[in-house]
Formats: sequence, C-alpha cells, structure tokens
Amino acid sequence: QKNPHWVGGRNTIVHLFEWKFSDIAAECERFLGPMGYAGVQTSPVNEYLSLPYNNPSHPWWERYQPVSYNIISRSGNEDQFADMVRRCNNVGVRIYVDVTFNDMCAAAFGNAVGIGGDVPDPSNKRYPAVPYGPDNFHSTCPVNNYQNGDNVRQCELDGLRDLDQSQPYVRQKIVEHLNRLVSHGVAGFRVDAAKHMYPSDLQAIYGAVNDLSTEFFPSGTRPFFYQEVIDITGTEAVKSSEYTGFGVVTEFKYGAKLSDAFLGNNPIHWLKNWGTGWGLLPSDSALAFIDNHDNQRNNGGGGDILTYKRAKLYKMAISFMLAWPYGITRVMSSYYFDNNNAGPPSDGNGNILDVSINSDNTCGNGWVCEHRWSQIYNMVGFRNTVEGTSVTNWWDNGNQQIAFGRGNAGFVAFNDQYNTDFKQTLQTGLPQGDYCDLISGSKSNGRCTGKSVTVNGDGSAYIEILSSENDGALAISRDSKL
Ligand code: QV4
Ligand code: CA
Repeated sequence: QKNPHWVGGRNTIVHLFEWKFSDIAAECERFLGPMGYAGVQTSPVNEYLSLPYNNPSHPWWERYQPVSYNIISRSGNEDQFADMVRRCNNVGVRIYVDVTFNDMCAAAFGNAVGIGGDVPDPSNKRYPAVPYGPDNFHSTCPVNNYQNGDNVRQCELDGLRDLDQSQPYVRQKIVEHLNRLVSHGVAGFRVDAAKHMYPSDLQAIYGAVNDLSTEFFPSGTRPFFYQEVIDITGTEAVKSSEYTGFGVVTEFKYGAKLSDAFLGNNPIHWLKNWGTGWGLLPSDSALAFIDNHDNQRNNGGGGDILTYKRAKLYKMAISFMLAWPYGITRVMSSYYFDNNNAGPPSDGNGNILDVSINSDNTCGNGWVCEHRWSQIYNMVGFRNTVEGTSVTNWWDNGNQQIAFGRGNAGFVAFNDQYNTDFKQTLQTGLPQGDYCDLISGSKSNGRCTGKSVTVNGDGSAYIEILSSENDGALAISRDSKL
C-alpha cells in the first residue's frame, strides 16, 4: 500500500547508499531525527556474491547478486540490522529496505561465494542457502526486448537467474524474508526490478506479508511498498501504471525532466504546472527523486541527470522538488566516485569505512552526505513547515527566473538565468516581518547567518538572487521568521 507511515511533521526519505547499519543508527540519532527526515532507504541487506577480485574490488553492484535471504552484508549482520531499525524508529525515522527478489545471482562470476560464506551454484540455478532449485526459475533467456512484457518478466536481467514468483513455494520464501525484516520493525520496502515481475505476483506477495511490528506501529498497519519501474518514454510494453494500484512507483520522469529544466534545456518558467500536467504519475502514487544510485552513474536511462557533481544546479533542483507539493520525496546520499563500478570507501581488507563527521558537520572518509548540505536539510524542514498548503503567487519572467509561495507558510525563488541577476519585488503571501533565507544560511540564535528578507505589510518583498552567488535559490518560511 501507499502510506510510508511517517512520524508526524516529517517528510523525505534519504537513500544512505552502502552505509553500514552502525552508521545509519548513529545518523538517525545525531542528525536525521533532529533535522526532520522521515526515513532511510538501505542498500540490499540479504546475502549476495562477494566479488573481492573484481576490478574494481567489491563493485557496488555485487549487492544486486543475491545468494540467500540471510541478513548478512558488508553493512552488518542481523543483530546490527535490528539495532539500527530500533534506534531509528525511536527517533521517528523509518527504515525501508531495498529488496532484490526478482532474481538470484548470475553465473558470470565463476566460483564466487556469498558474503556470508554460502556457496551458490548459479550455473545450475541451485541456491542451497534458501533453498532454491532449477524448478523455481524461469527458462534461461536474456531480457532483450522491452517491447515484449513476457520477455521483460520471464527472462534474465543482466544474466541474473530469474525466479518464478507465480509458484507458491517461491512466494513463500520471499514472504518469509520480508516478514523477518518486518519483525525487526521496518516500515516497508523498495522493490528492486519490479518491472521484471508480474503485478499479479507482486500483489499476492505484498498481501501475504505480515502487518508491521506493533513495537513501532499501530496494530493492523500494512507495509509500505515502492517499486522500481523505469518508464520514462511510455513506449515500452510495461507501464508504471500497471503497478500503482497496490503500491507507489519510482517516477523516473521526475528527475529526468527537472534536470533537463534546471540545466537550461527547457526554461524553468514551464514548471508552473509541474506534476501530472507533465505526464507524471498521480502524486499519491509517485516516489519523486532527482538522481538514484543507477542514474548518477549513467545507468538505467533518463538522460543527463543532475548529481552532487554539479552541485549548484543539483541543489536548485532538489530545492524545487522539496518546495513543490508532489510525490513522496527521496534524496540521494552518495560516496565520491569516478569509476562507475567503484564500491563504497573501504579499507585494504574490503571493509566499508565508517562515516566520519567533520567539525563543520560535513562527512569525511569519502562520503558525500548530500543530506547534510544545509540547502538540502533546510528545504526538508521547509517541506515540513508548508505541509498541506498549495502553490500560490506564481511569478516568472517568461524565461529562467521563477518564484512561488506555499499558502501563507513559505515562499521560494529560483534564478536559473545565466549571467542575469534576479531583482524583483514580489508578493510572498507571508505576514509582515523579517525572514532568514534558508538557502544561503539559516536562523540561529535570533539572527540570520545568511541573507534576510523583509516582508512588507502588504506581503510584498524585495527578492534578490545575484548570478554570482553560490546558490541560485532563496527560501523563507514562517519558521525562519525573526
Ligand atoms: C554481464 C553482461 C550481461 C550478461 C551477463 C551474463 O554485461 O550482458 O547478460 O554478464 O551473466 C552486473 C554487471 C553486468 C553483468 C551482471 C551479471 O554490471 O555487466 O552482466 O552483473 O549479473 C545493478 C547494476 C548492473 C549489475 C547488476 C547485478 O546496474 O550493472 O550487473 O546490479 O550486479 C533496467 C532494469 C532496472 C535496473 C536497471 C539497472 O529495468 O530494474 O536496468 N535497476 C535495478 C537496480 C540496479 C541493479 C538491478 C536492477 C539488478 O537499481 O542497481 O543492477 O538487480 O532498467
Ligand atoms: Ca523476472
């Protein structure tokens, strides 16, 4: 179902890609809870092929080579997982697990074994640690025709052995795994490669999963499912709308079109009707995001996607996403990489490095921590503040400067126009007073650490964003009022 079960007044999931459970738990307590984040998406937690001898060693995608449903990975073991879920729930931050039950590991890696020591036999489609045998899989054929729905569902994606989820036994093993995660207190799941499974099978599996743990949720609470279905052009046999009846779907058009707009290929004044008017899924069925772990590496389609590597435009696109009333929002939290296959920061022995926190609250040890950039976490706060209000007072200059309010609770402006200053007196919809800009700074100890904005008695204010400034956005809200 489609409710992420957020604790009141929170929004936005952060994908702590490749983080260890001990670091996620600490981050929930020291940052995500206090800053109003609603949840964390983890990397796959079930056992996968360990590929230390790959070049580069332990590529990130080894975690998408399932070996068993044992909760063991380079992020930690089952006890560490359970501890993390408890500690995050206790500070109002939900956990969503990336689950990979479309398939099992491929035969491409010789006699590689599972990270937990289990030995699969992918050539013969045998996975003793589950157990799965050859009868539990579709026939061997490559996914190579996205115009044919059966090819997409019944053949092997990237050589991964394709499970037959129509079988009661296969469903039982998957549901057992999801129930084990539910028993630890998770709020739901990101379903990997959902496009490659039949909606009817998924609906049966989701329906068979237990209610969420009453240790953290009211009795009868159903797990939240958001499904990875890449459907950008609408020209493939499989449509994202096939999956929105019983779960949320990742809306890949969102990041593709917003990146395109803020990159200047499509002037942002067109964003006035951003949402279903652009062909996006209905808001209550959409997981909205700019980049994900695939397309920040040019994987999985969608064209030229903004990432941390183009920070100014990326922050503008993220800020717009968080200011606009559409979808369930998710932000990416990456590690620095040049090689698209490179795994997370690690020591010489294949252990993922801890996330270190610098004195200025940024991360060290090779972690980007976009979710700790002040423009981003301040806009997560903005989204909490304006929750439930609609877009008001839209203004644009017919080109690449826009502004709009959210009820009488917030106001944002964006200057995407190259070499052109934004200098306008606009209606903000806010009560008279002085407000701290949440992009260039924040309100602390009764003063603004960045720019401030004076709202006149009639709600109008002089708004300035010089093209020379670090950031191309400005945001004020009733919570940033002095
Ligand atoms: C190689 C050849 C293949 C050959 C295969 C034979 O390239 O042509 O068929 O061997 O066995 C890795 C390697 C890939 C290798 C494969 C073998 O990169 O070269 O194939 O292993 O299994 C991630 C990575 C893949 C990676 C995979 C498994 O993106 O590169 O493949 O993990 O380790 C479509 C889908 C969508 C998918 C997207 C990437 O509709 O669902 O492609 N996205 C999800 C995840 C993604 C993950 C998978 C699906 C697979 O987000 O991260 O793929 O679980 O759009
Ligand atoms: Ca399949």
